[in-house]
Amino acid sequence: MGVSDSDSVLVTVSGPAIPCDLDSDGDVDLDDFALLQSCLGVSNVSQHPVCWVADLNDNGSIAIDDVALFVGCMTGPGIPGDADCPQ
Ligand SMILES: [Ca+2]
Ligand SMILES: [Ca+2]
Repeated sequence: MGVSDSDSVLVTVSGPAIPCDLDSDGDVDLDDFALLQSCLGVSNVSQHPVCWVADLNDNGSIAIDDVALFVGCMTGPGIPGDADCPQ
């Protein structure tokens, strides 16, 4: 008589709490922009392990439209981003 144990782990993956805070450190600064810039031109971001967070308008690719949204949400190093910033 054996006892079978089954462990399960629930992993929740969510986007950044602050819109445009791509590195999830609370601010929206040039570190975040660097990630966005490095992803410019990437399409099919849902398959991309890093760049999916940079698709700010959620259209599946990283382009100038995402940069425009980012600029509108930018604060600065150590300055908390605006959680209500439009995306
Ligand atoms: Ca940040
Ligand atoms: Ca986009």
